[in-house]
Amino acid sequence: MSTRTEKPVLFVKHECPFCLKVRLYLLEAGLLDTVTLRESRSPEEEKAMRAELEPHLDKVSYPTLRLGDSYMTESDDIIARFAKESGSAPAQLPTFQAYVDGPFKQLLALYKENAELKKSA
Ligand SMILES: N[C@@H](CCC(=O)N[C@@H](CS)C(=O)NCC(=O)O)C(=O)O
Repeated sequence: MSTRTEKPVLFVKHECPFCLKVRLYLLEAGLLDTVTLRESRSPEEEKAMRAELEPHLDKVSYPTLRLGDSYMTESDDIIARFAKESGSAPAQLPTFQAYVDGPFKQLLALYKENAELKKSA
């Protein structure tokens, strides 16, 4: 009987800012090789990945982390899980923090503004 433990699988969409946040955390924390990265880089690959995830999730969302039979779909929860396990606090990682406080924050603000504009249009 095999005792090999499967690595967690991180499903990401190439252009997704939430996915980049998790990847940046893993990279800067030196944890990238503790996961198997599955990335969709085209609409066709995304369709296939979605079909793979759909049976396991109420709503497909990226990033998704598969841990054995369970799935996590919140980027902050995924980061917190790795931070707890490794002791590598996100607040101590300057590049990660620069992304979260800079481009990521701006993207979220633009996304919200866009949603409001669509609502009132
Ligand atoms: N709360 C989630 C939000 C993630 C999110 O909105 N991801 C987008 C991609 S950037 C998504 O999955 N959208 C739905 C879709 O692609 O079907 C998180 O922080 O992980």
